[in-house]
Amino acid sequence: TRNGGAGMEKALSNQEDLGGDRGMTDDIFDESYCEKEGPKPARRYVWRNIILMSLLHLGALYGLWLIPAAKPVTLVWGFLCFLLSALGITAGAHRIWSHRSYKASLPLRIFLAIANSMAFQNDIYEWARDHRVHHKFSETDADPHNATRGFFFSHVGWLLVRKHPDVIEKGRKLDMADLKADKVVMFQRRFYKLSVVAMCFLFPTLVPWCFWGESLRNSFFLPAILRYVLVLNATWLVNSAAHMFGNRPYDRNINPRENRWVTFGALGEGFHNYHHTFPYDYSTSEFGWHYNFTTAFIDLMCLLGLASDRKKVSKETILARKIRTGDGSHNG
Ligand code: ST9
Ligand code: ZN
Ligand code: ZN
Repeated sequence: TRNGGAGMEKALSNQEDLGGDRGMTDDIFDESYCEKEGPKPARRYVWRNIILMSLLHLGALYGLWLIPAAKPVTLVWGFLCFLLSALGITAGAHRIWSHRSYKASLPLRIFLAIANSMAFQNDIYEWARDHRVHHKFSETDADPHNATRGFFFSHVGWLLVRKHPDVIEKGRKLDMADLKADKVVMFQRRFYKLSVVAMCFLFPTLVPWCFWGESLRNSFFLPAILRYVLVLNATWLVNSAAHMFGNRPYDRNINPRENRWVTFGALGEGFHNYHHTFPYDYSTSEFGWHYNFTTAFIDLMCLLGLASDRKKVSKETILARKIRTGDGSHNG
């Protein structure tokens, strides 16, 4: 790997199995990091974000109020937009670009990058960098949404204040060569703002307005604003709720947990104790399609020849790990 022998050896002894060579190991927990001693840096609010995030959520509440007045086909469209933008995060930014847990062909990567702009959660490069430090330095100062700072901070608070300096310091040392070499990722980063305006706001609004004469107000507040806020909160619940509530069948020594409610809303991303234990597994779970739309999508893409090389942890390795470090619940 690019990390050299030492990194590889460490990863293997910590995680038992890398599931093949992914060309990166910077999502593996680093036990050698220690938080700096002394007082923590002061919290610095970013008022622009606080105001915009509040307005956005008020807009979503207004969207909820408008639901009874909307045409049913607009609600179906809003749901489709939810699925599409969520896949841009789960199958795209998360399972390919943060963890390299499977390979996607150029057309699939283009599709997922467009879907990712629809989700407007920072560009793929920034998302994956924050996510790799989240795994590598989980629940420390260098974790952007450190869950030991509470539910609110790990849910949305971290987007409303300046980052802890260790996030940036450690993030700068990550190996991001694979993403820098991915033209789709770099192109999306270059045209990010434009792509967000087009895909997160204009496209979801214009389709119902042009094609079935939905009012402009319903078209904007339902498939654009409400859908955006629902995808955001479903994603954030993985960082907040799934780091606090649920069982730990694979590793009782870490905070991330198996949370069925989060899994349901996040298309399969709430098996979070499993995911932090085996971050390179393309399914983020040992149970295949069970509650896992994203895995079904990736399997379909493989069937169509658009994806390949899915990394999977063997049943024996999972069982051995459960017996060695699990909490004994064994019921996922
Ligand atoms: C959003 C993201 O919502 C959500 C991510 C969730 C992740 C979930 C993961 C869970 C698992 C997967 C499950 C998926 C489930 C999906 C379900 C779907 C249904 N390393 O950022 P700045 C550098 S976004 C290295 O300004 P501040 C940076 O490059 C929502 N370097 O920091 C820059 O350098 P330079 C919409 C880093 O000033 C400098 O530091 N977006 C790193 O502290 C300053 O960067 C928003 O709301 C790093 N990790 O500000 C915007 N980080 O100067 C949010 C930074 O050289 N962002 N750097 O260019 C912001 O406004 C700001 O980032 C801030 C911090 C205020 C939060
Ligand atoms: Zn996590
Ligand atoms: Zn992850």
